[in-house]
Amino acid sequence: MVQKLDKPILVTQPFLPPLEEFQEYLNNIWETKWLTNNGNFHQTLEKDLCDYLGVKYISLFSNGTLALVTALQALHITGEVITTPYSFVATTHALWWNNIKPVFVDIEPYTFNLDPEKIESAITPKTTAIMPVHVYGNPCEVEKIKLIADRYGLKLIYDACHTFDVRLNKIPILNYGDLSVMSFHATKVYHTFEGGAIISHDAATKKRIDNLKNFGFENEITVITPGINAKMNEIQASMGLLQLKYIDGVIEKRKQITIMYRNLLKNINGITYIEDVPNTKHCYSYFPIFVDKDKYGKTRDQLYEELKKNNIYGRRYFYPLISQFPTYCGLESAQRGKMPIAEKITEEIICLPLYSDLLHEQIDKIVRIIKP
Ligand code: T4K
Repeated sequence: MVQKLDKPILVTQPFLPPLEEFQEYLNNIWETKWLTNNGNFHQTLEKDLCDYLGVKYISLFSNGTLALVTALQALHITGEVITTPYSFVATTHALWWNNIKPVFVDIEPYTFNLDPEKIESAITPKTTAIMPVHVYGNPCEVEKIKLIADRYGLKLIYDACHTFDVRLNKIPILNYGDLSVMSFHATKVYHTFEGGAIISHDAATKKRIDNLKNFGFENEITVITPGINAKMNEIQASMGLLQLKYIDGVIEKRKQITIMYRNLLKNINGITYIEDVPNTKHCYSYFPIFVDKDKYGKTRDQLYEELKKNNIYGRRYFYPLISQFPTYCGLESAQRGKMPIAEKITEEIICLPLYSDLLHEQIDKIVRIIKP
């Protein structure tokens, strides 16, 4: 145990099923020599994920970033898109790769998702879509955002890369918006090594997405659109099938760890965390804490460094804001002072280690360092 406690505690570690079970899938792949391009495991995973997640259509991708890029292509999005600065940089990069101008709007102070109250004033004649993110897997204000999108005739694409089977009032969060995009990266609750997906709601849209991710091929000799190669391969898909077998247990363990953190960290002056959103089934993808330097007596970075000195590697997801990176900081919407909540939160955030194999002793060690 001492040995394990001395090992670095990383922000996350992927859940891996028993190797023998994966070997069986590999044997099958070796036998059939079918490695990619809509193979059997790929087809089964699409079906099984639809059933598990309660969605109508899913298109698997090689990663979440290409899925975001393709989602924007699929809906022919151009001009300006309203989005959040408080996310992983891939959210905005996907717009940039499509020659779309990101328009950043501030986040709200409870879930740190795009603030619906601030969206309307950012809409211009060039706005074609809104791209919010369910940050840390906490649902956006989906009903309010839908009303705005409908009122202005805007498309709505959710970056749902932090969610896996999150439900609001029992409704899968993935069923909101025109499209939702998922990531199955190794650092996510559910992973396929690397991977991603687009959730769509009608067969024609799924077909367009599937064409786009396969060079635009409609059939052997017909290319109907300038597509890309963003296909998920059979090794990824087989890991996805295995992960599905274990995912309920994985999410339950993450939930228990989250509850433990909340209990141990409550009543520390200057340290706050997010509670569950009412009527929501969560996936517990991250455990963010926020350090108020005046109340806590130390800055976020001081605490972050202290954790590091003790071999604990939390991460500042998301610092800096996307709008502060060189590519984007020149945009008018990115100017300092325009997004006070995001600008404050990005200075306070540390995501603590959270993964299903994290030990109680390791959590105790982390908390002992945070407690003054
Ligand atoms: N939209 C949002 C909102 C996202 O959060 C992301 C990805 C995307 C879009 C794009 O989806 P993908 O194209 O990635 O599918 C990580 C992930 O690479 C990235 O997927 C994720 N968001 C982001 C929030 O976190 P880094 O640069 O922090 O990863 P890295 O390599 O530093 O890993 C973090 C920790 O995880 C390490 O300390 C150790 C552990 N780890 C990592 C890997 C890769 C492992 O234990 N095993 C591993 O295989 O970005």
